[in-house]
Amino acid sequence: MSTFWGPDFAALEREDPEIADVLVDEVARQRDTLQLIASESFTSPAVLAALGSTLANKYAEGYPGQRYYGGCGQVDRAERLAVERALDLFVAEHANVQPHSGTSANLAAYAALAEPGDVVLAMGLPHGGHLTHGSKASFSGKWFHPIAYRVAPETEEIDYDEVRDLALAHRPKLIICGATSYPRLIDFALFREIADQVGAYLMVDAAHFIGLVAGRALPSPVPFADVVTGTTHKALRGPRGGMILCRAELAQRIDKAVFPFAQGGPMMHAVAAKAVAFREAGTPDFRGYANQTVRNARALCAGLAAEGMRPVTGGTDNHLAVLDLRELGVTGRDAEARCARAGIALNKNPVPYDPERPAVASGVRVGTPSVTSQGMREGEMRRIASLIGRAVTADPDTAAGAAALRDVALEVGEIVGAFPPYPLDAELLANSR
Ligand code: DSN
Repeated sequence: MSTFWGPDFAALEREDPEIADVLVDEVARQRDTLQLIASESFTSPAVLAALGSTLANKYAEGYPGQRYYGGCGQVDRAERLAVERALDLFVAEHANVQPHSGTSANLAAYAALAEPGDVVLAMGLPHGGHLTHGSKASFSGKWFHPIAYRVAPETEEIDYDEVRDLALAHRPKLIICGATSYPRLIDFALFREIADQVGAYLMVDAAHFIGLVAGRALPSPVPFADVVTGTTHKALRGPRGGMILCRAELAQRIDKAVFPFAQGGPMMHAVAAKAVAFREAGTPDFRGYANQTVRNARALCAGLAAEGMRPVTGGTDNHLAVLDLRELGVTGRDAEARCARAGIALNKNPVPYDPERPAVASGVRVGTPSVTSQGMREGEMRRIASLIGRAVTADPDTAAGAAALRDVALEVGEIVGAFPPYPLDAELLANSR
């Protein structure tokens, strides 16, 4: 009889108590504090089981049925399931589920669609784009010729007129849309029209919102893009990793760009976990979560506005909001640190045309996938907004501020205590110490 041999926490404690301690402490951190990082959510126990499996041992360079190693029968089944499920979920023509991360997926997409030196038009990092959209600190800005479009100063929404003007002036090989801190819907049809006008490929980096597309809470970019890249670990709630969807005629180019161009052996435990996540994302429960995530983001954003934080673009259509703190006289860096002391994890974030350097920033970014996975709804969002308001304005260098942060931390404990992300057996947890 075959049995599953999976994570054995007692063995880890015996062999390596220091790392066992890290794992226990991280469970506690995730359970006992509020997770508002927009790019995080909670994976299911089934995803974690696949990640902690012996598939991690297997080398499988190549693709199902065409590997460079023997013994790939089982991992082939896992990858075929992951691909079939991704195709069904996103109604796509081709899927590659091997990228190790969103950055790896983007590297492969560039390699498939452009040559070094080609012009690439993408959203600038200070306006909500990603490092791989042309930053000089990444391959994308060093090996390609990036042209950045921005948001309009008045609306803080993508300036589509500027996108078209830049496309006509620079004739890019590749146009990219998709962002890491943009709270509005993106007009994929308009981007398609601009790309067609100048004969460019259109790539949508859907890393942040692909989970919401899977849950039918946001429109899909798949019908409009030549290539869609994404991550499986954000709102999608799968393992850390990347993925690529594309039109059938680009399939071979994408596959060759992932392996052997950009990567070696795929992480088959992660590929299996992606298959699990795609299956979960097709359920009515997941759709409920995805739609509630958006409703929660709106409620949280409105609550924060009532606390004196100005929402960039005036609100949100997706899972995140960016808040400008200048009217409160607090920097993003200080707000992040104060919230951390109060048990609230969020991140500082530049606002459009920010006079501060990125390490300081004038704003913060919040997201609702994690708290929604925990079962929280609009009422909790309003309470959390008020706690953030108290934390951000509490100066920890004064006795009153330090006391206020302690009070907020106690209330955070009450909220998260009622919505445990991983309802582990308390005794089991205590015994594992
Ligand atoms: N690091 C991710 C984020 O937080 O948005 C993007 O890659």
